[in-house]
Amino acid sequence: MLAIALIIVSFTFFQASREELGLSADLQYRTRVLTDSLKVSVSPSVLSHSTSTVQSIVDRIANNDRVIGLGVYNSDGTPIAVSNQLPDDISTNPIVTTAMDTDTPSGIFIPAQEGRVYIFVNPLHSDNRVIGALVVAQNAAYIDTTIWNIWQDNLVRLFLQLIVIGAALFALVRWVIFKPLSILTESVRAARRGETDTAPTGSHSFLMPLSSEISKISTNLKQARFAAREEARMRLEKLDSPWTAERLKEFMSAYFKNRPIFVVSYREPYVHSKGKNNTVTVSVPAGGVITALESVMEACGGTWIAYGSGNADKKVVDGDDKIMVPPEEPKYTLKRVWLTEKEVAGHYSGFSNEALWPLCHMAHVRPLFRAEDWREYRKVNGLFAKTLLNEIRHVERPLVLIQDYQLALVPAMIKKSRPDAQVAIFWHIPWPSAAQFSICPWRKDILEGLLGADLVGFHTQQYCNDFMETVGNEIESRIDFDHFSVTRADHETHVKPFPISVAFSGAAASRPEPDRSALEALGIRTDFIGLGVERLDYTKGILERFKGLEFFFLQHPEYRERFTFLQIASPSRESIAKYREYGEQVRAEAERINKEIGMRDWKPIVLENRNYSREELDPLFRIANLCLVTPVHDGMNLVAKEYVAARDEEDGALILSQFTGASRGLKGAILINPYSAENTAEAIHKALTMTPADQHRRMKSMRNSVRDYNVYRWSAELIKTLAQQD
Ligand code: ADQ
Repeated sequence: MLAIALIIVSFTFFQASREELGLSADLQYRTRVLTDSLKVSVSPSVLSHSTSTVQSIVDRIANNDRVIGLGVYNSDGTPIAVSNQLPDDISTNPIVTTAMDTDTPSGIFIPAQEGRVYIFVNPLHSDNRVIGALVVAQNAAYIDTTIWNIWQDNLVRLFLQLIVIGAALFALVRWVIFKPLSILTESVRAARRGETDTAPTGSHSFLMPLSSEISKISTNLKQARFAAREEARMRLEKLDSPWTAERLKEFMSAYFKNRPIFVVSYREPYVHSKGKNNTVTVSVPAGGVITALESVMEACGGTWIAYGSGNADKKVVDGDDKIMVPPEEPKYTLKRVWLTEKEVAGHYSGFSNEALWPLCHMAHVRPLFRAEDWREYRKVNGLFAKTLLNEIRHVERPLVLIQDYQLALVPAMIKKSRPDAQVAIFWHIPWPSAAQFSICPWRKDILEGLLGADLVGFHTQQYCNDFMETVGNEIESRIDFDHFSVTRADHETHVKPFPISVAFSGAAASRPEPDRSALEALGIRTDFIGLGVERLDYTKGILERFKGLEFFFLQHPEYRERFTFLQIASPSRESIAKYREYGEQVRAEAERINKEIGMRDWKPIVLENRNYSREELDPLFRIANLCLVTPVHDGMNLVAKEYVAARDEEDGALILSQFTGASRGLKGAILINPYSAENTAEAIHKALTMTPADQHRRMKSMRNSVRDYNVYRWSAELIKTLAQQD
């Protein structure tokens, strides 16, 4: 359209210029002819000083349409006869005197109020002598009008053409390109999700080759899916082959005829927040429960009930407070529960994280038991139970998976109203010793809440043992150590370990080299990189780890400027004073060590206080020569398994605290006591000097164990065990 406009404007310009030249030349010619003929009658009267004759000739001619004025001047420029309309100052115009002096007729266009005027001066003669001049002023405004009309006509035409072309282009793009493309995109999307049996349709002929290629890919995809399902079906009973999302899906439909799954957790898997310019952004919060269950829900579908904590969460849900997620490829329903600030403060920050969390972790932080928090805890548990009961009201024998210590009372609440529901609760953190748990003023209520479930799951056998012992001490019940079950008032609860894991099925991925730009952006240029990833939580042993690093650099100064430790620690539970203080201590400690050990532009510790996306974490896991996982106490710890899963090349070293659940299964890790800085330093040195063969042997064994018991198997076993309960 711009090109068309340019062409038309240039043509108009040339047409207007040509027209102007033609009209001007015509005017000049006519004026010249007029003055030549007048000269013959005017010259004798000028010579005989017959002013009245000259005046009558002037008046007669000046009455003409085109002629604005006429004047006759003698040789010194004095007017002899002048018509009214002739500009007064014309006699002094140099054109008159120049024409007489040079005895040459000449003309000029001058601007006037009503448009341009053409002034023409023709000298008068007698005996070849100049005796005066005849001046004619012609109206030239019509030339401008004509030019303006040309421009106007052409611009209107251009405008109309642009409208027609624009409309035609819009129609072309909308109906011939955009519509078939969007049909094609939709059918590709549907094929990718495995939702349709039809090939892409409705494509315009020029898209046909593309459409037929996509149709072939879609058929191949369907065949591959079918093959994967068949293979998964055949492998269902062979627990030694790896579990995959596909196998889990197949398992669910084979054993449970697609009975819907309901997950209930406090934290939600997707948080919607207000961004700039009224936009909404979505993020996945850091945390083990979410990481684990997201893979399961993506594979099985169902409903996940959780607290809507994002400030734009309400904006995006439907009338029933639901939204389909993941946002880029919806697979299951997220139902949000709304809580007040007071409820969050009492239930989450208070009882869950200031009482139960320190009670269950041996991190030497005293639990705070406040009656007010306990009241909120009960209330919020009731709210979650009510929401779930409403969701399952039309569902027969629903499978319910309740998550973690924030919802300990929900199992009993559900079973009371819906005894047919099959309810499991998974406790993602350690279970303390019976003696340790006995300090909780509401220990019986918590145990009764948990024992409402048909199945209580922990990460390790040790936590199951501790739980059984606690129940034996606190609650009147029949405990069966053969089957690991507790029976109270005819209701039996099974207690079993399910070591949670990550979504790694060991598929050989020939991936391109990891992108190192994130390290460069952080100014990390050393040969060796160590990595730590966690929430800023005192149980994760970040301060202990820093002590170990300091000790290492003091003992092995040769690693200064050759080894950097990158600690990614996302802010967590910041409404709690203990967590804020811990964050400050971690930052201050990193600064102190950097000041004391750092050299030139090298810092031994680079601390990143933010949440990283999965896409950002993956290359870091792949690049890091070692990963330091040093919690002082941790139920399982997924970071250790994520590091192992990311090491496609089967190299690198994992340094792992002996106080994590993960240390039971990851035999190839270098186990340490995080309270000993010497022990940590030794392990770092061992990791940095380990031979490639040793790294390979250890990593291979750890990858096998993570692959064999990945999160798909974790959920399959949890759900299968739950479904087997009466
Ligand atoms: P968490 O205490 O949250 O989990 P963990 O198991 O290590 O601890 O899981 C943390 C998850 O969050 C990992 O997937 C990790 O990658 C991610 N994460 C941590 N910090 C991050 C950051 N800065 N940026 C991005 N992602 C980050 C609880 C228990 C654990 C148990 C899990 C699962 O405390 O013992 O293993 O639940 O049951």
